[in-house]
Amino acid sequence: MTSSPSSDTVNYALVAQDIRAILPRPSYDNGNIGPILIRLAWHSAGTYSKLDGTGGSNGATMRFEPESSDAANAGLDVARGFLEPIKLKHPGISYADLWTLAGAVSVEALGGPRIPWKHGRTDSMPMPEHHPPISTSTNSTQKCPFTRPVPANGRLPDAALDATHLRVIFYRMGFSDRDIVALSGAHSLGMCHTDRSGYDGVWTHYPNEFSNRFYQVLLDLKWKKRDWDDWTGPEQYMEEGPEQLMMLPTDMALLWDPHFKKYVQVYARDQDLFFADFADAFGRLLELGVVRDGREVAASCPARPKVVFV
Ligand code: ZEM
Repeated sequence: MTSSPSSDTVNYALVAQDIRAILPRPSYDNGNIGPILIRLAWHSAGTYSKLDGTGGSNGATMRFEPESSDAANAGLDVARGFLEPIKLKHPGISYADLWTLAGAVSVEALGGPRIPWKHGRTDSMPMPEHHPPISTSTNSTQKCPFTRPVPANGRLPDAALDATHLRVIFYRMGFSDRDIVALSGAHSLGMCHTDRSGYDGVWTHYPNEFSNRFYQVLLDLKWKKRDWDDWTGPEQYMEEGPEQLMMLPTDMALLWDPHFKKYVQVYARDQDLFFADFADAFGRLLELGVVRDGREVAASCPARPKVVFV
């Protein structure tokens, strides 16, 4: 079987360039889609569990139920839609690679560190009706795109909760306290949307600039619970006074927990260290559960298009 070169070979540097080119979008939010692409990459990977190896960015399972309608993923259909023209132009790239690459490219394009990223993720397919039963044992090499078990929803963090919850969620992925605080610095970017998460507002005055400002405002400003006057919104925190930056309860937990706070203080002072730690932790996040089995899958399962690595 032959197929066109465009679907067989992927020039990842060109994909990265094409992603960079679509980031500015004046009509969207604060004029840049990078923040929501970073959230897509993070949510695609953050389902991973080191306990059974399930979840993670491999498979791009957010395209399907139940993940596509996980409340935590509300709004990420918009992010996936933004990337669709890139997928059409570079059909050989897997969605799993495209989403994670878009997150990595966006961090750097918005002024952050270079994120280590490797291609080779494969997309899993919804299970066909007559597919033979599959083994979900953790030590079996997964050779068929239908075989990746899809975990139930509820693996992503709940912003309404506390430091204990953050540890349960991020330790399950294999992260440390230091990693949790470093990764949370992504909240220097983007905003909350009432029609997505129910929360409202921005964390910093520069939501398109990757920086350590999240830690600085968390430490330096005075925070009070938002008094929702027009409607009953979720518990969130607002800057006291006329300026109106916001924090989620889980962001405040980084301030209230002494072990987390130690790192908040370090990163607020030292942007270079934050950049280095973020790049390391985000790079590891994007690798969680990734099995680079493209060739084996192509050999064993005719449904999967062949991917040639360049
Ligand atoms: Zn977020 N995040 N996040 N986050 N996040 C939101 C937005 C963004 C949590 C969370 O509940 C929320 C990480 C960690 C955690 C980004 C990146 C990363 C929103 C707002 C919520 C509610 C969604 C909306 O309404 O559109 C919680 C509880 C976290 C636990 C620590 C990590 C880790 C991230 C990347 C490394 C980004 C970039 C956004 C902004 C998205 C946008 O649309 O502007």
